[in-house]
Amino acid sequence: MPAAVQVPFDRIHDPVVRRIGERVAAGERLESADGLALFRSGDLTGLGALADAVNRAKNGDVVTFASNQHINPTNICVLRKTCTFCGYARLPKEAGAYRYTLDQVLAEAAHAADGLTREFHIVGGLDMKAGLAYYAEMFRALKANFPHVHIKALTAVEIAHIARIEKMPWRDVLVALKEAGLDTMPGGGAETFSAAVRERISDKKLAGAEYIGVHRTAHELGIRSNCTMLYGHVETLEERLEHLQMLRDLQDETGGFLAYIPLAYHPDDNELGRELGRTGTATTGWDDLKQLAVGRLFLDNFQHVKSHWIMVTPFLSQVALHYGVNDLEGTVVREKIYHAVGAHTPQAMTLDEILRLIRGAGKTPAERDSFYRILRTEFAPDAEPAGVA
Ligand code: V47
Ligand code: SF4
Repeated sequence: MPAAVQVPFDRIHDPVVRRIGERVAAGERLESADGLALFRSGDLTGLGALADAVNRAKNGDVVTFASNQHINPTNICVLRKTCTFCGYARLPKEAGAYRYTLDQVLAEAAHAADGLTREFHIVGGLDMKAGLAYYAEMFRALKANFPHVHIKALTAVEIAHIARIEKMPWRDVLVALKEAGLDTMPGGGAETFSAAVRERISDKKLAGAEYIGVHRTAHELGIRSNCTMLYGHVETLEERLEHLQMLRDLQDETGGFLAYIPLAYHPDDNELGRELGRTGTATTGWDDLKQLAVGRLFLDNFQHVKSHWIMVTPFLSQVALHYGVNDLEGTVVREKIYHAVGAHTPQAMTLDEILRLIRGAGKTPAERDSFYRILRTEFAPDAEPAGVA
């Protein structure tokens, strides 16, 4: 039973946000109209105070992070021409296209031999030559070589792609991959669920309802997952709420989501950014904080809201710890997807840097495992960097 929410009414100036705060204090659920009103309010700090109060009732002042390592085994993708926001994918014969062999995956994974990396986060393109056998063999080999490392792999879009090329139902693909070592699934590929938005930015991608369907199937099989929303491109605020509503509904049904992670659209080095004339103008700090705080308040059935510092900078992520966020994307050895679209943030953070950010915000850092179980809260003063290249 979570603690009662202590709403700091003295820090909320907008009467609209106050009224919503009264509803939150009474344990009532927010409607889409409330979410819209919060997005439209100018009282950003009041919204943050409310989201922080809700987060504190659920997670106290603890902020978690995990020592993970990203591996992107292939950038070859059949949707290369239609996901216009993506700067990472390549066609098979295009310059820069790659698909790792098993040995290359194991070589990249070798950083985990330090014993500090606890999770592999594995995602890539929709590659016709990366089917069930490719991933099943990879997961088996990773588990054989690094039995202590959790495998969080393959977005719903990748699962549906494998199912299509293997002519198998989603469920059978998930069963086979779980048997090979898949532990949980990441939340990528959600973009914004609205059909109108998908038509404009990722025309051929798995529909929103299908993304939800793959996650539902995974949850039924005991594979927990994260979920995301790509925001700050062409979507309306109403479409953001529609997206959050679909995530909340599935969470009511299965309880299988571990965390919600909003992803700030990055406009450099991709077709959509050029089309919108947005090159060099990523989302604003104002919008990033609102997106996190409204997510925390609307998704009342989620325990964890994660800030992805690679996209919004470590500094904004630190501030976000007072806007409802209780988890930071961890130390990331090598990250290609965002750096292919011009992210200027560092590619990895050391343990000391993460501790400094969390403590600097007056919160208590805790290292967690992939299921959000706390592993340690005590750190040596000069703790070794965890999993940094
Ligand atoms: O699905 C692609 C997004 C996602 C751009 O589950 C872009 O723990 C911004 O899902 N600007 C992949 N975003 C990353 C992802 C993720 C990241 C961290 C943690 C977890 C987790 C999941 O990146 C893609 C897409 O939505 N993306 N291009 C871009 N230009
Ligand atoms: Fe392929 Fe994913 Fe990029 Fe779309 S976002 S082109 S599915 S790698």
